[in-house]
Amino acid sequence: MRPVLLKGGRVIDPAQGHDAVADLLVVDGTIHDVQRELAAPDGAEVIARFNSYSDNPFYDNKPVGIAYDTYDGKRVVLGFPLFWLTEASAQALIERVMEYFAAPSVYVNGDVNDDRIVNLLDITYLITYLYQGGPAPVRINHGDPNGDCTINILDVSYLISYLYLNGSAPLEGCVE
Ligand SMILES: [Ca+2]
Ligand SMILES: [Ca+2]
Repeated sequence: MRPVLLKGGRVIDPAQGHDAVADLLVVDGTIHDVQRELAAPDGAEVIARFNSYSDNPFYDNKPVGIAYDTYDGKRVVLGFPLFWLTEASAQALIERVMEYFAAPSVYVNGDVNDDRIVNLLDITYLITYLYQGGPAPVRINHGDPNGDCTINILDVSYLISYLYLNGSAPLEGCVE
């Protein structure tokens, strides 16, 4: 599971008497660190939360949107029409959006059988697909770990090399 860095959220911890804007790093599902500013570890998902800073006190420090770095490196920025929302409903909306984006963020390149890990089963799945009429890769681009936009024996050897010979990590693929 990739580390998740939540940037600029309001972190409230009554036990520690903490109530301030801070970054929060989650590793393996538990809170690893809370600091005013934290750098993102390699491979981390970064979820940035915007607060508004306008001359209108109504907008001050209220969440107006989120920026989200997806698994495939795209940044999604969403803004909300704040004056239509209470802070509570804006927070609820942000939670829903983060839930939505968390789902595709766990895709793993080279995960041919779509079980979220890359191992021997992906190699056998690919061989079965190519030579024994087996089902296509669940996400077709995951059958193209060498990223040359076709699925063939070179992808099988690429995965073998990655798993057993210290070869390069699977790429995103570009079959479609
Ligand atoms: Ca797999
Ligand atoms: Ca390929």
